[in-house]
Amino acid sequence: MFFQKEIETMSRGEIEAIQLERLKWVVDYCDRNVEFYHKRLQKAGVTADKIKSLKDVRHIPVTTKEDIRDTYPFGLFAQPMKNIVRVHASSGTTGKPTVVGYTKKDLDTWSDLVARLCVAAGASDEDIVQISFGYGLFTGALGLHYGLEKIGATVVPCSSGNTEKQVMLMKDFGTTALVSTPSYALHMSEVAHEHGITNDQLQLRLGLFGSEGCTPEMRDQIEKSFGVFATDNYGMSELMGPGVSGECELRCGMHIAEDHFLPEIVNPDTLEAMGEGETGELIITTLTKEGFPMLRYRTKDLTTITYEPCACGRTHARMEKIKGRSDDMLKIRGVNVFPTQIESVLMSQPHIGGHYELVIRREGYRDTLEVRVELINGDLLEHYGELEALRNSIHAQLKTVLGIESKVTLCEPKTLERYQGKAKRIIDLREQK
Ligand code: DLL
Repeated sequence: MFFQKEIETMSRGEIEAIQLERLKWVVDYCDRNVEFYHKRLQKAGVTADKIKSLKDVRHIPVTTKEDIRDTYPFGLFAQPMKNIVRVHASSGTTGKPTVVGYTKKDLDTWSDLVARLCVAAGASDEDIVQISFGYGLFTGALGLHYGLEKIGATVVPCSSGNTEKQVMLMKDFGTTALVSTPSYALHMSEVAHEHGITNDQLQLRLGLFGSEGCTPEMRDQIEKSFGVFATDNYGMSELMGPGVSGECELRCGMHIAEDHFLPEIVNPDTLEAMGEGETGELIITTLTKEGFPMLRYRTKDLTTITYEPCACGRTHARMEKIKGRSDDMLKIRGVNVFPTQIESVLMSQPHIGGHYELVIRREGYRDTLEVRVELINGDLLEHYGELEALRNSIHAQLKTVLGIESKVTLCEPKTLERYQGKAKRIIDLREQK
């Protein structure tokens, strides 16, 4: 099934023609409406009339998360606030969040693109859909909400948390589809089973998951555990939110909405273009956004793109599941965590040395974070009261800064590994289960 069949099945030539026209438009639009882009484009000598083919996108300077932070809060908005009807912000906070804005037209496009991926995954107006992403500045919940309403599904806006009530409603309402992070879906299934609710008592058949990685093995677990068919959906707030790409029922890559986004894969170190099928960093230029257009945004997400049409009939390029990030931002229980946030807390403590490790595990179906840090002086290990006070203080500050629980381990001096080059702070054990 298709939501916008004509668009979703265009020939490659048609897609590229639309992309080229829109690329010229967005370069000119940014040049005229955003001081930041005007300066960058001028410096690079790029004007819309110099864009002759899609490859010319490479002459446009890249935009980074730091650029958005530097222009906080609204510096990259291309419309006056009276035309901005919604703002969202990223969950990652090294201080200020990245703030994005939408015009009415942007919101319409957004719902269309989310509707596309929901229909591609097999959702319809027959579905009762529970949205268990957190409602708020995060784009996940409201993004899926309006897309699902657009296809006529019955939306149950549960938000995240209060899991026992969620599973009760799921059973009582006869919910047929669930929208959440994959890890939360697993947690919900555990809670349901703990409360004696079996899959036979539920009508659940479809899981529209996203916002964090989900390996096929993890997907199998969720499917078995909750009796659903699960699809993976990718997006980010800077580009729109969910709706950038999503899997169809064949699940052989996430279809990128290429009429609205121009994707590139580059070497994250050199920014050189990489070939089809090669893994590199995803860079995206938004082709139609009015409120918050993005020229060559560095997503830092690593993936591979194929332009082969899919057996489902869709012709838009497909990206593989995200392999990781080219920087070291961690997503723990759906929350973006930057190692530098942790470092700032640790390094402002007394008795704490400069060596630390972050160990992330999957325990049951939940991600846990252990922060291991060396003491400067091993004698402290013999003063239990002082040691506990220090541990508790670090734990509390990390909770405030990160918004999640962590385990703090104070280690003897010189027990953590040393490195000759870059230190490897992150030990992510989640893949190993
Ligand atoms: O997570 C948008 C979204 C919401 C997508 C709901 C899908 C469903 P942010 O909070 O800005 O936006 O986080 C964006 O999350 O750069 C990826 O690193 C990661 N991410 C998002 N979707 C996936 C996915 C939303 N399907 C960041 N697989 C991105 C792996 C994902 N990582």
